[in-house]
Amino acid sequence: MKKALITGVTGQDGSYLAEFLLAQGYEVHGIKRRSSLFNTQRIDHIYEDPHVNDSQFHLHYGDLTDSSNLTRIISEVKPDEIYNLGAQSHVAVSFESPEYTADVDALGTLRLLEAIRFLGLEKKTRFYQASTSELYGLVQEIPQKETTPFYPRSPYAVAKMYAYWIAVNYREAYGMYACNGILFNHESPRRGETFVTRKITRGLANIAQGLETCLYMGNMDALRDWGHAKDYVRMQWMMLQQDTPEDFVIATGVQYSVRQFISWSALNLGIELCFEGEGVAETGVVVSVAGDKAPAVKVGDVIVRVDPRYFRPAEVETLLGDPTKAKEVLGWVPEITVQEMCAEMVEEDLKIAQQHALLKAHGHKVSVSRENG
Ligand code: NDP
Ligand code: GDR
Repeated sequence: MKKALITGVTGQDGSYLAEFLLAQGYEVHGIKRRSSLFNTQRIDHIYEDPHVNDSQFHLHYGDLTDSSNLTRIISEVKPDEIYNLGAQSHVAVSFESPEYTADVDALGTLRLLEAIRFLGLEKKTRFYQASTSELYGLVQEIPQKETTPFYPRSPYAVAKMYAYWIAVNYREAYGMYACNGILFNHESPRRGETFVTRKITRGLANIAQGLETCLYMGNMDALRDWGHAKDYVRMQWMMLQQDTPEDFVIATGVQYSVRQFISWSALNLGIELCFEGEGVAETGVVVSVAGDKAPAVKVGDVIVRVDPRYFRPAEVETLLGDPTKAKEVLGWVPEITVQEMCAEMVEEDLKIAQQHALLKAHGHKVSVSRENG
């Protein structure tokens, strides 16, 4: 039985990857951070009480800033594969916490690679690095592929650029099987609430149910190449099953604007929106409402506004990936379209909003408004 170790197992990708590897018959180990509240909501359904069942899924406390902890876990588990998905992954937050972001995202990667080397596991343990389309930043070529030059535009992207090159360097210097998946944005109902797609689907579902009145957005002109996280974690595993380690772009090859994603999300709730005005004065106004998913919304309501607080000091305006290499070498094609994914996310967020609305109707205090990122 193969053993895999996942950093960031409590995150969106970590949870889908853990499910996927368990289904492939792996023994899966995940590193989770200690937190004052439970942070295992995304993996609770695959966790089995070791007192009751002989589980193949094991959790270890750890942190990418803690070398001795990482070395100890790797020496105990001796994994065949390590998936380094752990990161301070929010681009806007990286401008607020640049040093921490570099520590976790850049040096965290080095710590894992050094632990593999220190423990003499270079020939046993294969290493996947969660690289990102943010490396392309101010894009130098359209669409972006494996050979497109990088131009990072945030402390997050700069930290990930170090991680990218240190993985390449350990591959070349020590013959390690290390590879980078340069993944474009991928989303799901498990996406963190402060990334743009989930902020939109959650916010509009709350508005539809009368829990909030307006969605405040940043740059709605931004263009992204969005795929589904389930399709993308399959690819992470495939990259580690090749004869030789290589880096791959994973993307759909289609891009849409943030505004378009808002329109689709609203339509999935039966709401037709019209965008009026320009720049920070732009608003999204309700033109029609159909069906019974949005009882709290009526024609003429302004449910989308711009808040400059959500603009970034340096923006990545456009990203569009070329996944030809992944298709040709690995036979990978994404199975879920962005429109299907949007519908799924809205459906899941609507269920949560409906539960909250019911609680509110019965006099319970429901807190839905948090700092939105
Ligand atoms: P999430 O933000 O959902 O998950 C990040 C994970 O990292 C969480 O489990 C988090 O733990 C953990 N983490 C954060 N800081 C530390 C730390 N100091 N030590 C250990 N673990 C830590 O990200 P995604 O699942 O969306 O992304 C996975 C990886 O892929 C990330 O590295 C991200 O940068 C990268 N990526 C993501 C893309 C996307 O579109 N989703 C695209 C390209 C790359 P906790 O739950 O406790 O916060
Ligand atoms: P991104 O994702 O920065 O691409 O990083 P995010 O969803 O946060 O932003 C995408 C685009 O939408 C614009 N935007 C807003 N973003 C947020 N979060 N909130 C808003 O209100 C808002 N309004 C407009 C952003 O400016 C941006 O242009 C994600 C993360 O998962 C990274 O870890 C990963 O590496 C990249 O995707 C690929």
